Amino acid sequence: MDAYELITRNATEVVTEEEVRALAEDPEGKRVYVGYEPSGVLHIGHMLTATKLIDLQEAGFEVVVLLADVHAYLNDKGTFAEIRETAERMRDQFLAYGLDPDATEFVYGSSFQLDEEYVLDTHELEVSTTLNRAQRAMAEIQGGETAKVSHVVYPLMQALDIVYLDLDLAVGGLDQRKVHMLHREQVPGMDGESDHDYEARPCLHTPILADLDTGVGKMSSSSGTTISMEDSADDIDDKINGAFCPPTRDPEPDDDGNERENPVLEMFEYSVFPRFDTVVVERPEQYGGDLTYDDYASLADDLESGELHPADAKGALADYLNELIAPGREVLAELDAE
Ligand code: IYR
Repeated sequence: MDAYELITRNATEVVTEEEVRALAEDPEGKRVYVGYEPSGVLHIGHMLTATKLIDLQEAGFEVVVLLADVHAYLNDKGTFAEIRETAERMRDQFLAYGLDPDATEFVYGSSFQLDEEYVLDTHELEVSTTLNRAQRAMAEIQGGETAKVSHVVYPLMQALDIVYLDLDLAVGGLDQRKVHMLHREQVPGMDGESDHDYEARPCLHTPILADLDTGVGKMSSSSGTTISMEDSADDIDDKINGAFCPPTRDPEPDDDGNERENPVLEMFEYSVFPRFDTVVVERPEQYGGDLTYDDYASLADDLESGELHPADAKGALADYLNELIAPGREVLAELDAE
């Protein structure tokens, strides 16, 4: 696979292809980041972007993981002390998931976002951005009577982080695209007096998994079923067993006309195949014996043709997810024992 393919595989959106192609010509030492509001426990959504970071490390990139403590605070996720404590735990789980410790820098937002220069630049963006635009940039848009001032400052700061961390590329789930567009449109031309050049950076967006139980809408850590580093092997088995998995890549809409996806196939594609060269689906001899796949497309084809039964696909998915999660689960158990 060439560098551009590796960098962009499974990406839903690349902004712009031309800029990312230029990075792919010499990725060695280039800097990419993802920011996360610390939440204590990694869930499958964090792992999906981390898988992309692992691809980028393989291509030669240096990874910056922003532990966005100030952003979590702005988003009302707890006291600052509580947020800092959960951020520590996130770091260890990311490393356990497979990020290369020699090519990963963990940065707390508060280590630069409270500096005078950053604060002044934030104010400059507040002056140049309309309230409406900032509101629309949030992943979960808050409006009306209950919207807080912090919710409009949040995306402005995120747009600024990309220049302050001296990055060549910003990565995020597709839900971050509006903030990234705000970065690309509002940040260039700012007359900040720092050493950084205020140039727009390219962005790469990863898919958002569909709801595990229904395939309708997005999987969320706050509602519905999600997979996390806290899950035991049995929890993972149970959750995947209960997942929506018709024998097709393109499920029919539900009775209310809502679009549906196949979350089991999505997890094979975005979480499992990028990390394993071959995937073996174990089956008793009487049902045809083991099936071995070198790529996602052949597994999905077999599910569609009926060669691979959804129950067998689910069993294999649970095993591979468990393998990816086990090291982080151990880290959490050690932290809890301290
Ligand atoms: N908005 C992200 C958290 C976040 C991401 C980046 I990239 C930042 O520079 C700051 C915050 C979330 O929804 O988790």
